[in-house]
Amino acid sequence: MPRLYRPSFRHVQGMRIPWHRAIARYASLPRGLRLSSAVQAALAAHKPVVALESTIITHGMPFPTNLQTAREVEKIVSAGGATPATIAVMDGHCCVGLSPSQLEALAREGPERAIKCSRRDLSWALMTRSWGATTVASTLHIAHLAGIRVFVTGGVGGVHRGAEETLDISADLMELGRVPNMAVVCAGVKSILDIEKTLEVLETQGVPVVGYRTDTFPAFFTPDSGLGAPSRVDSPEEVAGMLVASLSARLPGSILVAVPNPAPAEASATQGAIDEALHAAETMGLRGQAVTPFLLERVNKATGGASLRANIELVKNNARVGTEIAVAIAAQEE
Ligand code: PSU
Ligand code: MN
Repeated sequence: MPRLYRPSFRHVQGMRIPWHRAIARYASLPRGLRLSSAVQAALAAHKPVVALESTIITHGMPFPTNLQTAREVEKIVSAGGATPATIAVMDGHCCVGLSPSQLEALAREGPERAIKCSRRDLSWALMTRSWGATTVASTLHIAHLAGIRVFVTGGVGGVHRGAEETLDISADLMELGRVPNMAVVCAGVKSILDIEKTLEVLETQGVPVVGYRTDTFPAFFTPDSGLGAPSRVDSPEEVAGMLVASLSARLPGSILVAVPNPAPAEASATQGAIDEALHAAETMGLRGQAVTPFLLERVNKATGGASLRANIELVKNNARVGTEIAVAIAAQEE
């Protein structure tokens, strides 16, 4: 793919943006927010913090793999010099940073106890003092309220196949267009979704989508969806520079950083499992928020754990990249 224009962000990287003031303007910490002491201390000292979602723990992976992965991801973030902030609703509070026992309880009890919480579900979960596993959409909302600027996940939600009939488009895409100045690190979009339509909606929502050291948009299990990444960056500093540029232009949305999976799953086996899962969902007439968890579980089972292993590896890799981005952003503040 020829690239005629390769922008330089050096001119904006040199700018000194008063991040903390910008954040204070958006977020006078609401009462429903509970920051762990580690997260609070890091944010107060303008040290790097990386937000992590919790639906991937409760509804995206089986126990105990989910707990092991969540712990390992937090360790990677800490080892890279940032503070991990796993976000979930616990007993009616938006928790930013979970204790080890909270993380274990959430992973162990999973969907039995925690409801899948997209932004639409948050107020109900808070009112009923429930446990809520936050999706990309609601994690983005809460992370931004806390003043965090980097969020690491595996795959974002997107436009479901057949959306022209069902209108099933994940709220993640709208939230990316709405929540300002976050970098969301993912491995692209799973082919359980319509990837082309997902990129179209992201464009409509004004979300910059950047391939991280790649010209192609990754498809989660595989590094190439067959579609081009709308833009490309090659370093954490460039992502930090984009956030500065976005803030200086008063752009309202976040940036989606798509990192190719370093340990791709066997493409044909995965695709077969995805097709089978989609067919099953169709036959069962599944609709709404149950669709994504159903497809994820089905694909995991059908590939005998191969897709799950690829999933774990890519989340860990995203955590490494996201931590580097958070460190680069913090360095700009100094
Ligand atoms: N895709 C994955 N793993 C996940 C999810 C999506 O590969 O765990 C979860 C994320 O929390 C994402 C949510 O935000 O599913 C999207 O759900 P829905 O399509 O219902 O918006
Ligand atoms: Mn949906």
